[in-house]
Amino acid sequence: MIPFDPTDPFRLDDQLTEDERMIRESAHAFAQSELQPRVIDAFRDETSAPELFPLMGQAGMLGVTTPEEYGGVGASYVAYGLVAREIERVDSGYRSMASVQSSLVMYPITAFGTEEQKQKYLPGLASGELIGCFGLTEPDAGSDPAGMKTYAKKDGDDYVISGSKTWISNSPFADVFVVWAKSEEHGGGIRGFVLEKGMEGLSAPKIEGKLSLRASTTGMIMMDEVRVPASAMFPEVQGLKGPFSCLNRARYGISWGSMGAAEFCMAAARQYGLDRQQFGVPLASKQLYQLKLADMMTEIGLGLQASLRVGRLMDEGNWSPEMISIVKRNNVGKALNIARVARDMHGGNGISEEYQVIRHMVNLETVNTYEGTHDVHALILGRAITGIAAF
Ligand code: TGC
Ligand code: FAD
Repeated sequence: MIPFDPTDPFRLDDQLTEDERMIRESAHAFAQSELQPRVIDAFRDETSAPELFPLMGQAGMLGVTTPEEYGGVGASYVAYGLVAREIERVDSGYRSMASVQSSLVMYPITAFGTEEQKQKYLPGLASGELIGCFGLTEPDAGSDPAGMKTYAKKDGDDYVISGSKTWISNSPFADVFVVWAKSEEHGGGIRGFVLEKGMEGLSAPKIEGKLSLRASTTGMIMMDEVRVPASAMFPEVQGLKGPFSCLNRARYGISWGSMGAAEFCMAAARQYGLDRQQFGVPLASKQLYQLKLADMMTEIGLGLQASLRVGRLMDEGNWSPEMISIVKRNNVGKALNIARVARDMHGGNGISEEYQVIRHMVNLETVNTYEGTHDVHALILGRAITGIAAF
């Protein structure tokens, strides 16, 4: 037998390679030294923070799985998950900024882009000198992206793109816009295009008034006859499997990230219960308090193990999207519940920014919705179980 560690109940650390442990440690150090000191003010003031991208780039937090020849880290999907966990331990919005850049912008350029597109964009995205965003969702097409209205018309050697995307992370300060549109030339099939800031007809207004994910900037992408050369299109991929392939990676990262947020909430509730005396004893001495902590530790331990398993399968190439739906849906749902319970365990102090649990709680409401809502992932799994699509 060995001593039990409640912060690592199934000895996840022992299951990592030396490289993965080093990446986890450096992500932890970066997140705690650079992100944690800013986050309370950033969330309260809804600050835009494009300057964080070069810091993340220097620290190796962007393009974790992107090959080194394009400026990435060239590490495993497990390492990518560990980075997401450390960043989201601080804030889901910061993890959003990084995971959009890595999974939704760098991944499609790496997987579907021409050599010219890779050379042009990947090194700058990896270093954080360029900021990327991903436009799939539209005002009338959220869970059902097949209903998108954005279209691309062939005109000579160019495409002319019109439409609008909404709820787009990073768009107000993005340099590089990965946008999905129906192409007239391809019979209405969905194609991916890389647009650049400053193109005529392209704008990205900020969405104001978010009460969740306030440390991450969200906006729209408005395209009014934006003319791009044919070389701006991803040549190899057509149909929804293009954007969905990116979502697989981001959803997987979220499964780890949400557990980081849950770990923060659990640690905060534990400490609060040890420090806070009521009825002449610490709250942590009460059975109800301990029951809640035991439930949290159990869900976090199980959730992390499941994400590690999916990550290993991704690294081996033996994975399927349904596995990712299980861990995205389960881990975010469990993290949201843990954050709500941790908020309650802090009593009145739980609603204060100082204790941070309510920030995680409201952030996780967004995480439960984006990248496929909790219920949409249930329907993906329901289809796999029954063979019947119930969307
Ligand atoms: P369906 O008929 O199931 O599939 C259409 C085509 O796509 C292929 N496919 C996939 N390919 C790769 N990976 C996956 N996970 C795939 N799922 C489906 C499929 O094989 C098919 O290919 P082909 O060649 O036969 O055409 O599509 P559907 O229209 O019925 O969609 C069903 C549904 C509900 C599952 C899907 O639309 C869905 O997942 N909806 C949720 C939308 C969503 O997740 N949006 C996310 C927007 S981005 C975002 O939120 C970023 S947040 C910022 C951050 O991450 O921090
Ligand atoms: P809807 O699809 O309208 O869903 C509303 C409700 O109906 C949900 O509860 C849903 O589960 C339910 N529902 C939908 N369909 C069904 C069904 N068939 N059966 C039963 N129930 C159903 N998108 C991007 O493209 N890029 C981004 O960078 C990005 N960043 C985001 C950042 C933030 C802060 C937020 C909030 C969203 C972001 N999104 C982004 C959009 C996000 O992916 C969508 O909000 C999400 O996919 C849900 O779409 P919707 O909001 O249109 O909700």
